[in-house]
Amino acid sequence: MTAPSDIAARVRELRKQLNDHNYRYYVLDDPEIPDAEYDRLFRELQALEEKYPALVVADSPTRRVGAKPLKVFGEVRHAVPMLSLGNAFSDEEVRDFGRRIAEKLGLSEVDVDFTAEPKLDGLAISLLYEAGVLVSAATRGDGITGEDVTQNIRTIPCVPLRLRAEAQRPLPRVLEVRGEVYMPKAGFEALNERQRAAGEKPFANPRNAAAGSLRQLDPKVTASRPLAMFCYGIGQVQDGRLPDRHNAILSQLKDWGLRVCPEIRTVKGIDACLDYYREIGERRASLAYEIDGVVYKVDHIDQQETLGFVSRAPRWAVAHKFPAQEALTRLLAIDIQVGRTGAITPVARLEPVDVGGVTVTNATLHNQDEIARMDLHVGDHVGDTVVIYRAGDVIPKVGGVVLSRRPADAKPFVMPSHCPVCGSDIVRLEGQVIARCSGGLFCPAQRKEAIKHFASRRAMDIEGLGEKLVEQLVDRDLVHDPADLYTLRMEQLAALERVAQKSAENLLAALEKSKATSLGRFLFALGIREVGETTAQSLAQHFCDLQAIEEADLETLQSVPDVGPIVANSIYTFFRQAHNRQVIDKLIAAGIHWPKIVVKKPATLPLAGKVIVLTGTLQGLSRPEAKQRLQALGAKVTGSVSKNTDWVIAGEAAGAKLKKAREFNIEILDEAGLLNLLQ
Ligand code: JCF
Repeated sequence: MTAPSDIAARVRELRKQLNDHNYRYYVLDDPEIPDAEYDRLFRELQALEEKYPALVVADSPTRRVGAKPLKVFGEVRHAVPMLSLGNAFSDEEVRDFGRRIAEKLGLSEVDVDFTAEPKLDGLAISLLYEAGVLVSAATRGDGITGEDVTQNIRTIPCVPLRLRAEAQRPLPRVLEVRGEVYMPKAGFEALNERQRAAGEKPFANPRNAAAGSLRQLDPKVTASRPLAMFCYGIGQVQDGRLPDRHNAILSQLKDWGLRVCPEIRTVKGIDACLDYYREIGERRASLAYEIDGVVYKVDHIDQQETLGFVSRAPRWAVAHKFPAQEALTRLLAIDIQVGRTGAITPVARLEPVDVGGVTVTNATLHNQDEIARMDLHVGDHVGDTVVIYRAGDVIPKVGGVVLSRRPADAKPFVMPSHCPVCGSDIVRLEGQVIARCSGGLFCPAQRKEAIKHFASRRAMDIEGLGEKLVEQLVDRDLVHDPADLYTLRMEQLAALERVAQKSAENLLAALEKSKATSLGRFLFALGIREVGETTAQSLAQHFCDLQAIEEADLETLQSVPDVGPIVANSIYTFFRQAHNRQVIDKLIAAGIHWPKIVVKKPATLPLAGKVIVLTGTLQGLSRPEAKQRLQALGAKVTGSVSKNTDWVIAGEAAGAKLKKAREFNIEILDEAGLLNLLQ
């Protein structure tokens, strides 16, 4: 059948788009559209080519596996092509896969064994071992030729540079192992925090982060990135034999020291595969790594050989994908939120969109740099089309802009120069990423947040004082600071909107009850910047008394576990503000009280009264750990050397403090000396 000209044009258009997206994905590590959108375009092209075979060309994106390797890395030709997997998006497609296989093997469907495994969202890598030694590592590239990333792969701690020879089965002379290099979720979040703090571009998702980290020209950069690898198969094998079941091959790889995903199971029949899919789907959020589906493989290698390959992928395996965790939607506006400490957070208001089963209407944009980096544009009605994604179960994020869909009237977003709530200047200190409203407690938004924090469960735990109520109390000027809460009267509460007599009574009772608290909770409730729950508890434990904290100097504050110069400075500054002291006095006058903290007498501890300074790098334990243990023995650990210092403990590469200790003639201990003290 000859194709109508509009179909031919559509096919050309799809190819051009797919090629562009391929290039962005594989070469630039900077995809513009979600995978699901790419899959949709790909399937449309596939369907058209199937219907009109005359339109097929040799270089159509459907005719190959991936994209050209990056030219800066050397090339590696794969001895056995590295193919990708066919996809299934529904139970029905998985059942079709199962039926085809059973038919071709002449078996009943329940008699086919499958290995089921999570499908990691990273990048496929081939490792080549000769005589047990890692000699080369390559990306998949276009499946035939990949990039040589040996030096970078060598920096990944879990990739063995030499296999463990095991007597049971000798190592083949040449063994090619394949697997997925990925970035664990926790490492990804930490890396993005670092990127943002350094004013650099965060990665859109763990897969891009893994790819970007592997494609570094400088292996030192790769080494600094939290990468890991799970092996899931083999390529070429020379002069050696492997077991005849996929599952047994993976066990063998594990014995040789290669990391294999512990979630892999062998199951009988397609129904059991689908059970596995649901089980893993439920646990997806709690896995330490990102997965985008599961993979089923026929377990018997001889059956795999019978089944063979179709153009792009093995017939004996399929990837059963989870519903997309990414989607496209349109940006309606960017609003500004003002936090408790005045931090300004821009928030994207979005046209509602389903992302992996959850409707998303808002997403944080973190800060100004983030908006500038993505170059977000807003319009009079709608702005940019954006990619929204959810990684695991975490909050939705904006991953980027689809430039080709930008409305003509859209303009770059400009951060306001004044707080939208109180009109004070918004200031951004040099070197800081976060802009802040300078209004302090004059700003109603900050006041509301401060009061919400004060009342929150882990602080004063005032039940029934919710968001809406705080809004009304502040807006009607009934409550200016947390202490005003305790002056509220029945008539005032009853006059508020949506407050019944009963809930007003309950609130007053909750306020009364909250007066009996602990020093740690009270300190936390004050909302001192940098003082979280743990620090508040440490301060309480250490000083036992509010007045001592109010009067402590910077050095004394720093002798508290976990309190460094920044936190100490924040505490010190807080208590030097007259209005903060006034609020505290009002709170105490209102009847807030806590039990006296009784501690074991420091004099009975072996290092009581001793002043110690730690400097340089310790080998056996971290500095905070050493500090904590010394303090547990009664010692005071400070940050600077003075005449009062009893010992300076100098680790490796100690500098100025060690010099000063020598000048003051203070006893210097090495790490062994420290361990001695601790005993
Ligand atoms: O985890 C994966 N992304 C993954 C990809 C797992 C597998 O077992 C694969 C794969 C790509 C190809 N197996 C093949 C054959």
